[in-house]
Amino acid sequence: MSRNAARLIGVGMTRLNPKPVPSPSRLMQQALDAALGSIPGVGLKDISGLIAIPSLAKPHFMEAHYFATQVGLLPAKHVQCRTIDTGGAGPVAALLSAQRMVAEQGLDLVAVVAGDAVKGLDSAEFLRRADATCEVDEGDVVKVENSKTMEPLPSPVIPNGYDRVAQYQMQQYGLTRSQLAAVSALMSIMASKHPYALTRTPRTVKDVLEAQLVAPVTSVLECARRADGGAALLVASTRFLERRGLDPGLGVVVVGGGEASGPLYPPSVGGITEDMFSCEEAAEQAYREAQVGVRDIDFFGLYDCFPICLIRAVEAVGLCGKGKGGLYIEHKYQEILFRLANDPNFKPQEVFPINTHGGLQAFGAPWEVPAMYNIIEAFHQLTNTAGDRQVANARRALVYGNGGIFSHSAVAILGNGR
Ligand code: MLC
Repeated sequence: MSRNAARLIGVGMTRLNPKPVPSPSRLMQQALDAALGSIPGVGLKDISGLIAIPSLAKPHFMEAHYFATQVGLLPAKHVQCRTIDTGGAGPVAALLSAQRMVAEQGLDLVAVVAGDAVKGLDSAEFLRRADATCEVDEGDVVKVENSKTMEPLPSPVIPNGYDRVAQYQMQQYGLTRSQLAAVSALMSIMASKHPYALTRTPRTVKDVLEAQLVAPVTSVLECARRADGGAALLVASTRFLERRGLDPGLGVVVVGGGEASGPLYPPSVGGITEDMFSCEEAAEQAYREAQVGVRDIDFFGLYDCFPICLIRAVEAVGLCGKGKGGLYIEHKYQEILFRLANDPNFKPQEVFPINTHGGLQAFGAPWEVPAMYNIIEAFHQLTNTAGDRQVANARRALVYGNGGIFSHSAVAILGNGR
């Protein structure tokens, strides 16, 4: 390991849906305090880089600079700030950016913060803002050869956008409605093991299928669960750890990563082609850079804002073949139900080391924060601090964040080596 390798040395998060509802910036601050508080002798004044993910509830121009100014990090000559806007992929993109700031630019300690309070918005206001993310200004439409125009998505626009992709996958690969619902049921089993998760009681495929529909093949229980919360990461150089007399093997190493993009919104179901998806490319880059393959990964933190996202993710990272994601999830769900029926103490992570916190559909989803939870859960798995959710001998983890409607993919591979 080179002397200036980047290590994720600390993580912090607030509880979900605290009352009274704090502002997104306060949630970011509380999470950053928690992360800094986890490492003796390290404080705000040690931070030389700050990356922020913008919020929906209270967006600011140059979010990172705004935050750094509020917490007193700026003015300072040595502090570099940047805001990363790649939607829900933001936290993983930010982790990769922090790694480069440390390994290539020589920064000592970079903090990543994200926080949002979308549950604190009333339903109409949330939907107005969420729907606007895909608004097309007619004056901006430039026809280029082979361009696909967007068939307008009804409200709620984001669930309907993912629903289109789910329908494509049903037509193209034989994905079934029950397999989609099994994702939500499976995530609820995983979430029920995490003390911070919003979903406390597992739900069944029947519960999911009988819940209110929000789009043709999507019920409310298959949506990213709107929530308020903040999370923070600290990425440090080994040089910094040595200078501070801290264990140079503290935390976990960022061993590789990849990113790729797709269009901001999908065309009509009939117009969708494999070209619009980017997780495959991001995962391939990450495996190449880390010089590992899917069999070397012990824990996966995969984005699952809607079932189709997780189904495509298990395919994209190589856990199953193309078009087999639905079957893969269905089998895992059936196996876990069977094992739990025979042994209530059975640990689902033994057969499904994925999203042990419950993911967006069941843990909770404060807009662009949730990939932070994938990273934080990976950190706990690799540092052997995941308690009841611990995956045995977890040495390497893959985390994936997805932004927009399959519009950006960021994948990072973490390891617990020195
Ligand atoms: C909602 N509920 C759930 C749930 N989702 N319960 C269990 N599991 C889930 N997954 C519950 C709520 O807690 C609430 O109950 C009730 O269902 C209604 O939800 P609501 O959100 O308060 O209602 P409403 O305002 O009517 O909106 C419903 C909705 C909205 C489905 C239109 O929740 C929605 O748009 N959700 C998707 C959010 C989204 O698109 N996130 C971004 C994903 S894309 P109670 O008891 O609390 O009242 C992404 C990429 C990116 O992640 O870049 O961002």
